[in-house]
Amino acid sequence: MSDVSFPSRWPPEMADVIQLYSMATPNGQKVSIALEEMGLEYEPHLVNITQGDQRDPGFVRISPNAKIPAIIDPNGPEGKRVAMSESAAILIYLADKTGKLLPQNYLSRMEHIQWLMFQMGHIGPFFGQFGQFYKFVRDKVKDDYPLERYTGEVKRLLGVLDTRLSDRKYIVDDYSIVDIAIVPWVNTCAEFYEAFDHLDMGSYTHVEAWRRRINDRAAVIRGRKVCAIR
Ligand SMILES: N[C@@H](CCC(=O)N[C@@H](CS)C(=O)NCC(=O)O)C(=O)O
Repeated sequence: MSDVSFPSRWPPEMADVIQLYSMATPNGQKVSIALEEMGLEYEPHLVNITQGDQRDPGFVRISPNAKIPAIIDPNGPEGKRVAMSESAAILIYLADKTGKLLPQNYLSRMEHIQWLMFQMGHIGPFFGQFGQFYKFVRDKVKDDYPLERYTGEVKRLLGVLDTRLSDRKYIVDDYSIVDIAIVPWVNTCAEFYEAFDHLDMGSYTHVEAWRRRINDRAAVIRGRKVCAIR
């Protein structure tokens, strides 16, 4: 987190609202869905990662690892302008700012953070690598091992979610930033990667019911379209 200037490539039109630098990828959608759910005013800027926009020096100042999403909140704590990257950190920041979608009770909050870490440490990296080998480089890689490895791991993780959702409507208690963090990755497997059958996603019945429940929310429908290029 730092106190910075707006990247000159994306000048704000409404400098007093949250600036969102993103693209409608799974990590990008997490933040736009949260902004919509929380009813925060924001100005979206497309950082097109297919064209290398993420390496713009002004963007790297607010996202040192050169990845979307990032935000600048002109009205941060102590009246400071705050820049932030890493989607889960942004979700926690926005939840704390608004008091929405993350309980204040310490133990419940830590349970939510545990599942957020599960998303960041397992779902995001493994689903993303699965997409590489299933959708993008399948013709170039002669060895079966990478696709088998990532297919197996994604199915295992879907199984973890399915077990978790077998006796509850949402990943922790009520709908929260944890659901917002995970659902775009599950959607991506079914839709963008077109791997519904390959992963036998229909067999994860609890995950599918949860995914439909969340995708039907008006804020989720709006948030998924923010900074889309296709
Ligand atoms: N841990 C980061 C990951 C962000 C990430 O991987 N973003 C991807 C898009 S989903 C990106 O910017 N890729 C551009 C690149 O790798 O050059 C987060 O959760 O925000």
